[in-house]
Amino acid sequence: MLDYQKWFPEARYGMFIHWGLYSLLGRGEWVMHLDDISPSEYNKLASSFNPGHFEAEKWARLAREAGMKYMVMTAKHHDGFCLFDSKYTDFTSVKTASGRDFVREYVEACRNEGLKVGIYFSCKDWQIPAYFQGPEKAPEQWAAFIEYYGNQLTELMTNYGKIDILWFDGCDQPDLSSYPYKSFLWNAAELEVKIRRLQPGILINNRSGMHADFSTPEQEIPRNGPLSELRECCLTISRSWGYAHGDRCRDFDSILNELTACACNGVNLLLNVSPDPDGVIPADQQNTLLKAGSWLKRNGEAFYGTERQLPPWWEYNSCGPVSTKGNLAYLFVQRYPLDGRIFLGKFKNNFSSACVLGSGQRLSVFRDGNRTVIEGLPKEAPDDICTVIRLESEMALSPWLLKK
Ligand code: JFZ
Repeated sequence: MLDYQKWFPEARYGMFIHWGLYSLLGRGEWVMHLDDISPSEYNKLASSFNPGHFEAEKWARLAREAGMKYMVMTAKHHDGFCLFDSKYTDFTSVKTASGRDFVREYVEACRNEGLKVGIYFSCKDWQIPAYFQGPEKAPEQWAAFIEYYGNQLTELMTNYGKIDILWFDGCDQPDLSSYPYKSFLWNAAELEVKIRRLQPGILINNRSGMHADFSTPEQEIPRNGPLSELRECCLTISRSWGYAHGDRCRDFDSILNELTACACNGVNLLLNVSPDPDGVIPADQQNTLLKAGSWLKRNGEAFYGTERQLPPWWEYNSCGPVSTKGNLAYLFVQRYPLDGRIFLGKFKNNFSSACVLGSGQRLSVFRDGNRTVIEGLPKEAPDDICTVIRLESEMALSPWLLKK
């Protein structure tokens, strides 16, 4: 891992924000395409996109209180509407009803809350006919399209201060999905040099054909992949990336299980919220994030900066999964032992001490034949969400945890 990448696994947890013109229609961020709305019809929405309650500070404060360490916001999604100031198009929030540079307000709010700043940028742009025609049918128009989006990327990398993450998306074209030199067609190599010169230390994801600093499995938590690879899974907290009427936040326990699985696999979690047209994150999404954040305040040590494990995470103990950091292991007690005792028989290491995270309550630890026994857990689980026990071993644990 390179120095400029070191903060990423330690940060572990970010807020993804899908918000834009599509939020007005309340049917997700693909509505323009899926409902076959023409650009002339769709673009009328810009005259009524004037969110009265947009406060980036509230988003950033929620992210911090949720235990998140970075944010990624859609500066431009596939619909082509820019939430930032651009001299290359009038289809921006600055030049339409709101007259606001939402990306500027967002990056400032992130920094005020001590969060790293991520920008989502879609290369795919449904406003541009050349995108649909492709480089073979419309080479000159395609070249102009590539120059357009390259110019916008330069604006984002130049005019908004230090950007920590560039989250590319949509670098695909209907006729080119199997094309072997996709990155060439998106001018990825030249753009990457410019981006990394403008923003030294920026992390770029794996969706552009550029050199990827991290991979982005979507709606799944990866277990395999090269040990050296940085991975960030992106999940929706509800059932839609962009705001959808009637959408509901997924149940808290599934979000908690995903946080735990990411800790135990050494994977970052980018958890998406979908602000309504007025810029307000739905209350059920806020409540779920804050509840998980209260648990992370007590148990974050078991979550931030944890390592990869081999074999890929599954449960190494009857009580629940385990994350590791150096010579420390963290047991997520999802099945609480009625007799207050836990048996660790599969680990290659012995453990010399144990305590309950959060409360610090020390537990007794001793060897019993070929396994370690932990005793002293109270009858009631110390943590009403999920108790985590910190175990100290005599040597580093990762990546192999289990006895051969
Ligand atoms: C893309 C976008 O189309 C979507 O709107 C959202 O922004 C999401 C985070 O990213 O969705 C994808 C991208 C890639 C795949 C599937 C959905 N994929 O590679 O299977």
